[in-house]
Amino acid sequence: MPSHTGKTPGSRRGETAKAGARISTSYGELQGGGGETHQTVAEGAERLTTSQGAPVADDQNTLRQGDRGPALMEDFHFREKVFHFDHERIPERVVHARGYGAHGYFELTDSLADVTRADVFQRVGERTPVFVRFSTVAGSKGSFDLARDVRGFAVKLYTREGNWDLVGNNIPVFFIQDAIKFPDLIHSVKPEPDREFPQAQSAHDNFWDFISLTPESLHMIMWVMSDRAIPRSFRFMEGFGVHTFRLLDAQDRSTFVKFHWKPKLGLQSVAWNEAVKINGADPDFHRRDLWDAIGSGDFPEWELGVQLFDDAFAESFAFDVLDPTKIIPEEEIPVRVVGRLVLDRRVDNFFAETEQVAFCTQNVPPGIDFSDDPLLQGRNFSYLDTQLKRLGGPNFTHLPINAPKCPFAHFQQDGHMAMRNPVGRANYEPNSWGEQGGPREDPERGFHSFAAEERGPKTRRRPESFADHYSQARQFFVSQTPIERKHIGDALTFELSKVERPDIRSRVVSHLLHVDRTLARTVADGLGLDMPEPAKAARPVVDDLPPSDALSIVKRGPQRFEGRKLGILLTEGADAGLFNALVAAVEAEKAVYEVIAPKIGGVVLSDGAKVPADQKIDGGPSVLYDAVAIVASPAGATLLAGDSAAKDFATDAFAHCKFIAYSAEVMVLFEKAGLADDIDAGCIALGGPKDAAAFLKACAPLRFWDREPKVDLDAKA
Ligand code: HDE
Repeated sequence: MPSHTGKTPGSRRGETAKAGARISTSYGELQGGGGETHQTVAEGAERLTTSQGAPVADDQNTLRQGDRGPALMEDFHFREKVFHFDHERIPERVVHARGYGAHGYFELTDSLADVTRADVFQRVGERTPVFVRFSTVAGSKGSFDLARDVRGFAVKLYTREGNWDLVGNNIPVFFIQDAIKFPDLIHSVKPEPDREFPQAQSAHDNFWDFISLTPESLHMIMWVMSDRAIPRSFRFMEGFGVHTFRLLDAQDRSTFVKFHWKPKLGLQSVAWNEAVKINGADPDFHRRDLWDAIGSGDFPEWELGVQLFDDAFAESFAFDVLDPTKIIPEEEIPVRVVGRLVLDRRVDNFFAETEQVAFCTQNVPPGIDFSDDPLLQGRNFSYLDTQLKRLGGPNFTHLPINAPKCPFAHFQQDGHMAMRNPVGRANYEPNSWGEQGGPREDPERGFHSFAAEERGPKTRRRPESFADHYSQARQFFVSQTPIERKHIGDALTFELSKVERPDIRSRVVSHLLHVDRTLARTVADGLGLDMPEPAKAARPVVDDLPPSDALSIVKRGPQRFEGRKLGILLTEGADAGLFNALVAAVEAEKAVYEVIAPKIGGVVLSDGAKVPADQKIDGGPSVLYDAVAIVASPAGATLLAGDSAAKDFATDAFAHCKFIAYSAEVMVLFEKAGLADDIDAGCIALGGPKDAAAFLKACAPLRFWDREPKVDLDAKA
């Protein structure tokens, strides 16, 4: 029987063994006077203490005057324990509150020594430790993972010349052009202030009101309404530095750069209806995916790519390279791959690492510098400022997750929670204490800013070169495949259908007319709205920008099922040959699987082998899997046909355009589920074990999109 890889077996087994060993060697169990459980320490084992180190004799009862009398103030153990508990929380991030992190490394594969002195880009093959935190933007810390939202992609590289925080997103542009608008943007998308809902959703009046009055957001809106905003998991999405940065060489000569992270497994998203259901079935879908993948040794990987360009290109480019609502198409400046990012270690403690990590865009090592992008300039203030609030004092760099891993020395001292102060007598410079005087400047290797010449009047004016808000929005839209365009139309219609005020809906459509008339028509029809006049455009729309394949998820999709998850629904007596062949095919594709069965205890297959289940049918709906197989005995299939969770399993897989493999017996379920007449090329009958491998190969594109027009009212309209 092939090993059962669905649920990160290595790590799960390891964890259980560790916990079990500790309990059996360390504790004996006793009953207290009131029947409570005391677990007392065994010889040589770890002993419970207060935070002052005093051993604790009883952790079950407060100190009282008499058995049934009042509690005594003197009980320092109780007071310390509850005091600490009362202060366990720190403020959640004002944006990107919900996130998940992991450790890994960045390995340089192509030296950038020709354009930068940044140490991290010098030596091919060298590895730099990293910590990455992925996040959603709008939801609070306890919100669900599959909100329609931008994803944060923040990378802290602990380089030998200081930490470099590349705090990016999974979308290469942003909503606004000036940091002063960020509080307004975020206020508009967060829950409305009087009612504190909706949570983690942009589908409400305030957001679309702001957007409809902020035409510079239209390019970003196209991305956010595309399937990029509902990624299958962090492992299947791109990351972008968004802004133009500078690389500086040893002579401080500058090259402009844009940073890209490209997932090794290709891009993949879920369907919107699926996202809504995943949020109910497993609100932790994305964090669980990352945790499981790393635990099972299937380390997520991205390539780091750079787009390098000079002043001459910046001058000649049709848009301003400082405008964060614009991309530079890969067709104009190819992405040069220079390294890879591998996440190979889970956090030991979520709070200490993922919650307390403090990313600051201002953290750049020598050789990397900022451009004058007004959003980036504003961010450089905001991130340091927000960390003070969140982490409670200026010494957050003392936390292990934030401390550099290279030597560092300075004269900053004291403050809340100072864990290391400079040693010695000198805490200032210049000083005349000679060798004991502490660290000194290094004009040669130290950080140099690019000596940009700046001039002009002090103004609060948006440059003319930032004024074209629609042309690239259009370019993005026309670069999509038909199914992706449909999804953008569906998303806009859905979101605006949740907006109560018709004038806001209408104003959004008035902008869409500049992006694509058919899109505007589809959305207006979907909303039952009269077509408005086009919004006033500050610049004429350039409607012939060439489509770019790099902008489409489907065109950048995976080549195989690798890294994905098959859900195998089994019943008692299901064909063992088929099951074993499916498992072998999954393993051959380097994918994983889970078994779903009527009982969590599992099923006995036709050959008498017992297979434990990972999920009971109502706990393992098909939305949790990239593709599904249903293998049933005749009696099992009849049972499934009478079970609404099993019917949902099949109809959802079908509606979400998944590839479905099935044994012949399962037709009775399809009949009861109303699918029997709709069986299409995405539904693959398993006549015998040899069909399993072909099924897994057929799953390579992940979805059978041809089905969607047949199952969606919006497509038929
Ligand atoms: Fe952020 N952003 N942001 N942002 N951002 C924060 O910093 C801010 C922007 C991004 O996993 C905050 O530590 C301003 C663009 C990520 O810990 C805060 C502006 C991009 C994360 C902040 C922007 C981002 C943040 C909140 C407009 C993509 C999560 C908590 C000028 C390039 C980092 C914190 C993590 C977090 C401010 C716009 C990405 C308040 C003022 C553009 C991935 O400082």
